[in-house]
Order: sequence, then structure tokens, then C-alpha cells
Amino acid sequence: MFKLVILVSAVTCALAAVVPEDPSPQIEGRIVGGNEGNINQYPYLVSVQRNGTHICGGSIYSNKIIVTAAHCLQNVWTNELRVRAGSSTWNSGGILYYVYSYRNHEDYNPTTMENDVAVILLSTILSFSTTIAKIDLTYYGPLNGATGTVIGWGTTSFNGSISDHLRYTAVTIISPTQCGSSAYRYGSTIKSNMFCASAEGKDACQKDSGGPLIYNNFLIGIVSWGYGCAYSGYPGVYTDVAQMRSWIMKNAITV
Ligand code: 4AZ
Repeated sequence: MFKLVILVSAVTCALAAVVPEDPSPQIEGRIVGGNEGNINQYPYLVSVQRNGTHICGGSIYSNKIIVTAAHCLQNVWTNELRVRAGSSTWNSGGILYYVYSYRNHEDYNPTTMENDVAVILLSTILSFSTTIAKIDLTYYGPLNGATGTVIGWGTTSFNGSISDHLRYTAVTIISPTQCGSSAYRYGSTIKSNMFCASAEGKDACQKDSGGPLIYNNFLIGIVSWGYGCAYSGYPGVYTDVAQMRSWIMKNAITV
């Protein structure tokens, strides 16, 4: 009997070592786990809005082009869309722009989330200022272990409410190879044109989608998807801007 107890506990221990713990949401959050910021620190950040409500983030690429995620713009009419630039709050301040047209990546795949990128052409030229400015696209792919910053008005917990005021948090970049490895729980769902980023209790969340992940003052990632927000073993997943660079540049002039 004693031997059996020892055997059973040894097996249980061995299992606990290989079976990952249950994913559990971090208790508190903003973006999730971030801080309130000011638009003059992130003047390239915009709120993409549909019928008067914030749906996604975006980044200013030029004086008339916004880069966002394709999953933000599924079955949307341009006349429903607005872009607020130059404000720390999504619902007031800055300038609200009309949208002339937009284009989702032709190979955006809603099942795998590959190529989750889109460009929006504004109806009028952005007036650049200390609170409205462009950000350059990265030339280089994500550097595993580097620290980036993600910014947005998204929910402060999974299925929570969005934030009136923009929030930011630092996250550590994880290469797609690393993110798809057994160190995390996504496996082969992480494709080579995505990468991940995480920090304990910190993450992008719903309606941060489309918004920027910044490294060294370059746009390196577009908030795309994730299992929950700040769940252990499930980093936020981003579109790799370096691999979308030529698509964005080309479509910015033809959209
Ligand atoms: C979403 O549903 C979503 N934690 C975006 C980002 C993340 C999770 C979900 C990353 O739009």
C-alpha cells in the first residue's frame, strides 16, 4: 500500500512537470497591465472607429495612410469609418477624419490569421503636429528578446471594457520559431509571418488590434490575435511588419 502511494505520487509529480498549468487570466489590467500615456509620446497612434465607436488601433504611415489589421475591416463600409488622430482619448479631442477607401491584404486568412494587415486612405490630409506624426516601417524582422512597446485603447482585461485614455506597456519580443515551440502553447498556429510578445501580466487585448508594436521608434508589429490576454503561455500575436513592408508601401499608393 505504502509503495502504491509513493508510486502514485511519483506519477502525479511527473505529470505536473509536463502538463502545463491551466491558463488563468492575470487578475488586474490596463491595455492589460500597462499605464496611461499621452498622445504626444505616441503621435502615430490613431483610433479606428465604426459608427462612432472605437474598434481598433492604427498607425500613421504617411499624411494620408493608416496601417491597421485586416480583421478590423471585414464587411465594413467606408462611410461607417472614421479615424481619430491627435488625441489621448478615443472619444474626444484631436481631429476626426473621414475615410476615402481601404484595402485588406488579398491573402488575409481569417482562419489562420496570416497577412493580417490593411491600409486606410483618409479623405483629407492629416495635419502633422506634436500630436499627429508618422512612424516608419521597420526594415528588420523581430529580434527575439528585444523590448517593444504596445499602445492602444483596448480592453483592460479579456472581455473587459475598453479604455477611454490610451495605455501602453512594454513587452518582450518572441520570434515565431520560439513562440511556436514547446516553451509556449500555440504550437504550429504561429506562422512565419507572425511573431509574439509578452510580459508577465502585460499584453495587448481586444480592440488594441490593428495598433502598433514599436521597437526603436519603428513600427515592427501590428496587434493581431491571441488566446485571451496576458494568459500564461499565450503571448500576444502580431503581424510581422518587416514582411508586410513592400505590401504596405505598394498599397499605400494604390488604395
Ligand atoms: C482580439 O480579440 C485580441 N492578447 C487581440 C489581441 C490579443 C488577444 C485578442 C492579444 O482582438
